[in-house]
Amino acid sequence: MSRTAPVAEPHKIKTVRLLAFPTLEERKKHLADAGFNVFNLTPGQITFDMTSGGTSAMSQEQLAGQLVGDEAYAGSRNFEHLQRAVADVLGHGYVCPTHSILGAVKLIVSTMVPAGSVIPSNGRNRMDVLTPRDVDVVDVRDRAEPTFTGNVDLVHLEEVLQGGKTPIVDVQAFADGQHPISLANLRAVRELADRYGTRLVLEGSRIIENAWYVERHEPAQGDRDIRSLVKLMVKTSHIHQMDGAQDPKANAGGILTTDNPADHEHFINEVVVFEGLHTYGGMAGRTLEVVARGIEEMADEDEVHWVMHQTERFTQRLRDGGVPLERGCDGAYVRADQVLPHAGTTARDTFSAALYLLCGVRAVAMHRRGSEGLVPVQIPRLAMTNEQLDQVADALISLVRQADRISGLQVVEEGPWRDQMSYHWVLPDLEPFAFDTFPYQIHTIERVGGLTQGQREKAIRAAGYNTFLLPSADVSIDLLTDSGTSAMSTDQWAAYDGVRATPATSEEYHQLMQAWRDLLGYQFNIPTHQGRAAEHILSQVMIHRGQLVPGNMYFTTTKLHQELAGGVFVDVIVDEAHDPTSNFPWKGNIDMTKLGAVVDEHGADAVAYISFEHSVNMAGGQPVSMDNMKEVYTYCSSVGIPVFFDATRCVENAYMIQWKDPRYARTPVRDILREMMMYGDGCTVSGKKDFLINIGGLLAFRDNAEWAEESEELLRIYEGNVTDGGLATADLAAIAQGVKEMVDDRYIRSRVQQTQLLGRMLLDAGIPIVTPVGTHAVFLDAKRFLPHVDQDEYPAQRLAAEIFVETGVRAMERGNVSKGRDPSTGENYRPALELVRLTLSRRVYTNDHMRAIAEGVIRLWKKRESLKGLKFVYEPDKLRFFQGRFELL
Ligand code: P71
Repeated sequence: MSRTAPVAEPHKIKTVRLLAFPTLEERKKHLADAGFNVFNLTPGQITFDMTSGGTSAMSQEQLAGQLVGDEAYAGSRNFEHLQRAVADVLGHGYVCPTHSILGAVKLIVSTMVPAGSVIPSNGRNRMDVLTPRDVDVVDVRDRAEPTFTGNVDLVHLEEVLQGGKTPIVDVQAFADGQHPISLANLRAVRELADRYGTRLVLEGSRIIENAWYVERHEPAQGDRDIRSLVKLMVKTSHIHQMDGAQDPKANAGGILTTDNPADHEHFINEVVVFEGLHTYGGMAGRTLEVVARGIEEMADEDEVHWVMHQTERFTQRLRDGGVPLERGCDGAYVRADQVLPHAGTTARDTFSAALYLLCGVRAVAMHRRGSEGLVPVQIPRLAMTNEQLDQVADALISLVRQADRISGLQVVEEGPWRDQMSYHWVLPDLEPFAFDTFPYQIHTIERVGGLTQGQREKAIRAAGYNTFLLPSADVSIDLLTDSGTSAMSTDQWAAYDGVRATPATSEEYHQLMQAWRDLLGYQFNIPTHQGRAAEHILSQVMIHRGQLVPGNMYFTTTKLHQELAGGVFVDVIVDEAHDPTSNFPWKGNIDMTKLGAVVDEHGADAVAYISFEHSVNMAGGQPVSMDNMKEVYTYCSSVGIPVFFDATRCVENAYMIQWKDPRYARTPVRDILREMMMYGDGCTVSGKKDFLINIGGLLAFRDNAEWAEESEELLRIYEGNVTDGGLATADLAAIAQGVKEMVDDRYIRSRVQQTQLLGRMLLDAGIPIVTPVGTHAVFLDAKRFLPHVDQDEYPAQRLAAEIFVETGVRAMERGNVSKGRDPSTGENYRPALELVRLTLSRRVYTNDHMRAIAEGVIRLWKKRESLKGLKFVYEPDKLRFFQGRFELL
């Protein structure tokens, strides 16, 4: 099936693994310690480890499978699952599991290949494991074939077969990672094998990649999908072997499959000698389960096309940059001998060492030392973004351009296998390459909705044109909110899983207290289950009935709790905040004149406290300047009014100060945050945003023990224990780790700059958005997008609905519908801001998703005149935006 290149991943990020960024000095030291053989480096010393074996990102279903391994010695449910998956996807009736691909090779050799045999093969790397067993491997690859370079030369094969002593023909799908075989050639090999009474053994660890190549390049096969091609290829073989750590995306495991009961019987009698019982074969139950799920998922058409698109794109960029290479199914195989001809026999390892020195990337040739000068730069499946791959490519290009500065490694110790090598080196003086990208790799993914436009039209009608009422399974890119939607890191999960749960006091509570004290500098820290719980308690403790609460624009839950405590919210944000076209950089600031006027008119005693929000949500994620915080605090302390931050998006605000205030350009975000918090008496936090967790909140006081004590009293009544705030112990652990990760400068920069990127793409296309672009979301200005729709026909609501239909992106209305009706007149408030919020979750989407979003909104912009408004068909009294339903006008 021919298709155009995908625009973005057909999935989102579920969990991330944090990357290490060793400095140049550290890299020098690590290299020397490793004997200049990068095989000896460990992932903690490496930024990107460019290898595809066992390094793929799994699906969340595979990850879940890890926990349902029944770990029985015999006849486990996981094995039964594997049998079903093999039958469904590969089409073979028998499966024998092995601990790895080497286990599978071992069983074939020991049951079928007597010493002295001759094995024709299209894969050179098969010699590593076959030749030492007193077997003669004959390379029968067809060197004349231009497209399917892994095809077998049939004339040569027949010559070898005529010599006898050939118990099997060994064929690798995508031989050596670089050479695909056509289905027609595979079928011809099978025919010859049958004619000569031998068996065709297919090594299908990269069968998906090979099937993609067949789909794309083999004339007669273009109408088939990956799934049917995989089955056809497997069914063409007598025996199929597969590495669980390649296409099935597990971290170990192997399988041997066949339709021949006699061969299977040989395998299962032999598997007990070398591997384990025939129903586990040296794999843990969980690995069986992950492999089974991986086989079921691996032929997913969209995923395969994404993976292959990444490979094509990566190798093209390298070629364009002048890097000599051979294109592989999983990356680029760099011709190190051509880059470093002066390095002679150590060219490959010299190239690897120099690449690591340059930028912290590992690309390593493994196994036996051979004559071919290729260094594989493989892409771990689904684990990297295109942006990261672009930067790795740029680092390689930069290395090639500096090749003349690099002298060859000098051998100190050697052996026939690459891991045995150790060297001396005079470190070359290279211009180092620095990464500027998301400081994490993708650990697991979650597939997203893939409805057609027609299906989405039906779905939004069924949801009453209200994006809150859409099932998330129908959504492709979910930009409803950044609240509780972050991808946790593997470190957070490790902390989460590692706790000893208790309803009393836990170690994690103490760790969290320490983390919060270090971060915010506040003495009293009270965990809550989320933000509104903290707002409730703060309002009850601090507000006397009738008191005023001045703040920099309201947030719904915050204002509600102030009102429930008898307070009256007064908006004292700068005027620029209400003007979507003003480019003032600190639109979150409090207007000192407005604040002064409130105090002068009512007196300081009439003011409960200042409600001071960082990175103001309703204004568009607009930051507060450090000077404004100082000024507000100086003034308020002088008149005795406490200042409380809504620090929900405090780290984003801190980054904006680093980015926009030249005095802080070199100050770490962590230190900026600490200073910000000094200009307040306490804070509430919805941890579901900047704290990188899915649930949790905080109420903190700088030093006032009395307020803290009163708050704890209410906490016990409404939320939970003082030592958990109603949160699970495990969630406390996840928060303690999350708040360490959130102040990483690389992370927060990549986070906010992603929002800026989306905003810039829309601005460049002339689309009306709130400027300057804020930190957590891009806000479309529906009044200017649909000027022909009256505000009482809900332009923002219609725009949000139409964005879903056009693109599968879910956004949120923030305008007339959200604001509601004035109870005294029954009329809509018709607020100044009629916006659609495109909110970015943290660590979940890539910059390619941003491009897909922008392209979709731009398409819609071009046909905006055809869009009309909406009318309510069901309108609840309170917070009508959640449940309201509409019809098209
Ligand atoms: C957002 C949310 C979540 C939300 C809340 C209400 C209606 C729709 C969506 C929540 C915030 C927030 C600020 C600045 C307090 C809360 C409440 N934001 N302060 O933006 O943005 O926190 O949800 O943890 O209770 O989608 P909570």
